[in-house]
Amino acid sequence: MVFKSRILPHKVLFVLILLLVSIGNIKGNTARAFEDGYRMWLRYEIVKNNDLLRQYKSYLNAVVLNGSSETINVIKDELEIGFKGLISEMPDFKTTPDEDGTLVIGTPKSSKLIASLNQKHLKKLKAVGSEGYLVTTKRVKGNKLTIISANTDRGLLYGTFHFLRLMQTRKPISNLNILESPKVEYRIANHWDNLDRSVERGYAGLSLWDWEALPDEKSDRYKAYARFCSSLGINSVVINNVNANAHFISTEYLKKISILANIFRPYGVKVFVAINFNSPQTLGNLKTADPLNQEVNKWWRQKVNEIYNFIPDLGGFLVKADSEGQPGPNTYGRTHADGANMLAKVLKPHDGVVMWRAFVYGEKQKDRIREANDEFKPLDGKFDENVILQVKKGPLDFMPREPFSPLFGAMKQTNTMIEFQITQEYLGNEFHLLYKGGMYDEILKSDTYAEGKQTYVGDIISGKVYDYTHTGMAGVINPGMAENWTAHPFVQSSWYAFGRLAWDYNQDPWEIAEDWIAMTFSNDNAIKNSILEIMKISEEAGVNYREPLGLTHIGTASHYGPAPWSERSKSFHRASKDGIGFDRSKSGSKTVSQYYEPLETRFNNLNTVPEDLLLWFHHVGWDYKMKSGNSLWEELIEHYYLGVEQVGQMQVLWNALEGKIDQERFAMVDSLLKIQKKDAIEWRDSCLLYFQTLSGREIPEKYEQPKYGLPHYMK
Ligand code: BDP
Repeated sequence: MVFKSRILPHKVLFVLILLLVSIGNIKGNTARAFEDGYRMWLRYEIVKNNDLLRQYKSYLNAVVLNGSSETINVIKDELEIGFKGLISEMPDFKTTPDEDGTLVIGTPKSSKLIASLNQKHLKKLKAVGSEGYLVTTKRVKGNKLTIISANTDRGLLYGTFHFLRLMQTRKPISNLNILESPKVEYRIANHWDNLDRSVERGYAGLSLWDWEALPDEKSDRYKAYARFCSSLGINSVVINNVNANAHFISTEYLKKISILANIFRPYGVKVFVAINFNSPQTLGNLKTADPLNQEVNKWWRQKVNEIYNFIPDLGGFLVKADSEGQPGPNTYGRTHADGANMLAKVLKPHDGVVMWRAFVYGEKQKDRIREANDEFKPLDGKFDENVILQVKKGPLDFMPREPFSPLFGAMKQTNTMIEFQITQEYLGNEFHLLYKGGMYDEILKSDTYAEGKQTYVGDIISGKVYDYTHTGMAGVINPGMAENWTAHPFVQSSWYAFGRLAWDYNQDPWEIAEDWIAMTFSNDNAIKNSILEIMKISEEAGVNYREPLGLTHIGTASHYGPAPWSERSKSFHRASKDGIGFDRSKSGSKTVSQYYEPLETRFNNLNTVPEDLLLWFHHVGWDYKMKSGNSLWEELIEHYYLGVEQVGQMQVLWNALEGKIDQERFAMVDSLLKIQKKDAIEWRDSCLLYFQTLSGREIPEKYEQPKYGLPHYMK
C-alpha cells in the first residue's frame, strides 16, 4: 500500500484557509447561510426570476406520487427538499391528477393513468428498460400534466432528479419530451478506502465509512452520499481499496458493510467489495489460494454464501490480482482467466459479477505499458460471461494525458469496462483546480478503428460493438470527511461529470460542466461563463505545466510534485543529450502495433503522430522541427510557460468573481489557485532546468528566468 508523505507546508496552509474562511463567515456573513460546499450540486437555490418562478409554480400545483417502496419515500423526500428550495413551497400530494399543473410520477403498474397512456408512450417506456424514464408534458382529460414514467421505482428516482435538474438549471418545464436510458449497466464509484479509514490517493480526510461505529451507529453521511450518487445515476459502489485487506469479507465486517448496503439500496446503489485473492489463506487458514484447488473452491463457495446472507443483492467482487504486489493466480501458475472464472462461478448463482482489473505490469518488459495488452489479449474469449475486465483509460495509469488503452477493441469476446480516476492522484491532489470531464470525453470519443471507421471507446464499453453481456464505467472516487466531501471544491465537478458521462457517454462534457456550475455556484450567465472558461483552461494548463507533448510519469514518488531526475521518471521520459521521449515505434518497443490501423501507422510516423503524444511514442532530437516551426526544445519551453500563464488566467477570471459568489468558496479557491500557481512554476522550472542539463540549450531571454537553480528544486 502506498501512502502519501509530503508537503506539510501545503497542509498547514490548507487548514489555515479553512480557518480563515470560517472566521470570515462568523464576522461578516450572518445574513447568508455559510456555504461550506456540503450540498454539492444539490443546492436547490430559489428561482429569483419572477416570470420563471410563476411558470414553474403553474406546473406544480399538485403532485401525484404513485407506488409505495423505500425508493418512493426517497423520491418524496427529494421533491420536498427540491421544491421547498427552488420555489419555496411544497405542492400538495394528491391521489388523483384532477387539477391543471399536476406532476404525476409512476410506473404502469403503480399508476392507472400511466398504464392507460397511448401505445406510443408505452412502447417507448418499454424500450427504456429497468433504469430509464420518460418526462413528458401531456393533456389528460383537459388537465395539463407533467408525467414522469418509468418501469421501476429506480427509473422514477432518476427521472425525478432529471426533472429537478431542469429547474435547478432554470430550463423551461412547459413542454417536455424527455426519454433517457443509461448506456452502460454498472456506473460504479470505486473507493480506495482502507480498514484504518485512510483513503489511498484520497486527499479529502478520513474515509466516510466509520468502521468502529458500524454497525450500530450510522453516520448521516451514508445517506447523503448515496443521494449524490443516485442524482447522477451512479448505481454501484465498491466500498474498499483494490489493494484489499482480506478482513473486509470477515463476518465482523460483513455485518458493517450490510448496513451500508441497506442504506444505499433505496437510492438504487449496489455494493461491491474488493477482495484479496489470498483470502482463503488469510481468513480460512488454507495452505494455498490456488484457484483450481478443490478446498479453495469450497472455501470461496461458503464465503460467498455467507456474504449473500448478509447482502442479498451484492453486486459482486472487484479484484486486483498479480499487480503491484497483490496476490493472484500467477503465483500458482494459473492465468488471470483461471482466477477470475473460479470466482465468477461461485458468484453466478447469486447473480454476482467479477470485475477483474487489467492493471498489470512488472519488471519483465522493457516497456511497462505493453504488458496489460500482451497479457490479456491472448486470454480473449477465455473469461466467463459474468466477468468484466476493468481497464484503466490509458495503457499506463491515470496520467494527465495518454492515448486510450489498446485493450479497448482488442477484447471482442470479453466484457470490458473502463476505469477513470476522479480523485487527483497525478493532477495536484486537493490543491489544483482541474475539471476532468474533457479528459473523460477525449478517451470515450477516441476512435479505436477496431471495426473499421468510428468505433469509439465509448461504443465498445457500452456493448454497442461486441456482444458484451455486462458493461460498466468505473470512477476512482475520493470523498472523505472533508466538510465539502472532496476537499478541493472543483473535484466535485469531475465526480459530477463522471456520473453524467457514465449514464451517457455521448453527452457533451462542457454542457455537463455548465449544469454543474449552475447547480453548484450560480445561474447568472456572466458567472457561469467565467467558471466555464476556468474549467476549460484547467485541463490543458494541468498538462502543460506538468507533462506536455506526451511526456509522462515525471512526478515524485507521492505523485504530487516534479521529479524528472528520479530513476523512475528517467525510465519514462528517456531524456539524454541526443533528445527526449520513449521510442514505442516499430523501431523501438513496437507498442504502436497494439493499435489498429490506421492508428498504428499514424502513431508510428513522425509526420502524423499527434503532437500532444509525440514523446509518448517517439524519441526525438532537441532540434526536431515541430509543426509550429519551433524546435522541440523551444516547443517544450513554450508549453511549460503557457501552463503557468494559464493558471494566471484562471486566477484573473476567478478574482473577478469576488462578491458575486459566496465568500467562503471564493476565498478557498482563491487561496488554492495561489498554491497551484506556485506549484506550476515549480513543475516548469524543475523540468526545464533538468532537461536543460541534457539539451544544453538556453531558455530564451524573452521568458522570465527560473528564480532558483536545479539543486534548489532537487532538494
Ligand atoms: C496507481 C496508484 C496506486 C493504486 C494503483 C492501482 O498509485 O495507489 O493502487 O494505481 O490502480 O496509480 O491499483
